[in-house]
Amino acid sequence: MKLILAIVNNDDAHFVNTSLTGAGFSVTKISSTGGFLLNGNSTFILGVDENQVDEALNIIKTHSKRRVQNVPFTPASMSPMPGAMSSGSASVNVGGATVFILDVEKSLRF
Ligand code: 2BA
Repeated sequence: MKLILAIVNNDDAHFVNTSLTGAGFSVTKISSTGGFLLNGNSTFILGVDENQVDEALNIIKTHSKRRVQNVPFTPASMSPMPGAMSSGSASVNVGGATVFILDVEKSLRF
């Protein structure tokens, strides 16, 4: 058995969720926050048989879009000289999905 952890943009999470459950996967969806942009995203947890990994990954990949996000600079966080006034924005590529696949030693349900 494998454990899939998939971090998905919130804009894609509904389609990932309905497609996974529609295909028969048991899914847990956790509301999470990206450490860099501090935006909300969704983390999906799926326990699957090894022969179902590719199907689950295809579904996640199909519905997870890569997008460019503009991130505003703040003078305090970005200026090389404390107190100097400068501002602007940078483009950051976010997503599709960030996926981790782990071996499961044991799976129990009581
Ligand atoms: P965030 O941490 O908010 O990161 C959003 C995007 O910002 C990232 O997109 C990446 O393009 C950029 N980024 C992240 N950390 C950076 C840094 N230290 N310097 C410069 N740019 C940086 P993605 O790579 O597609 O990641 C999307 C979200 O997936 C992340 O949101 C985070 O929640 C999660 N994630 C990505 N890689 C991860 C990892 N190795 N471990 C755990 N979570 C991860």
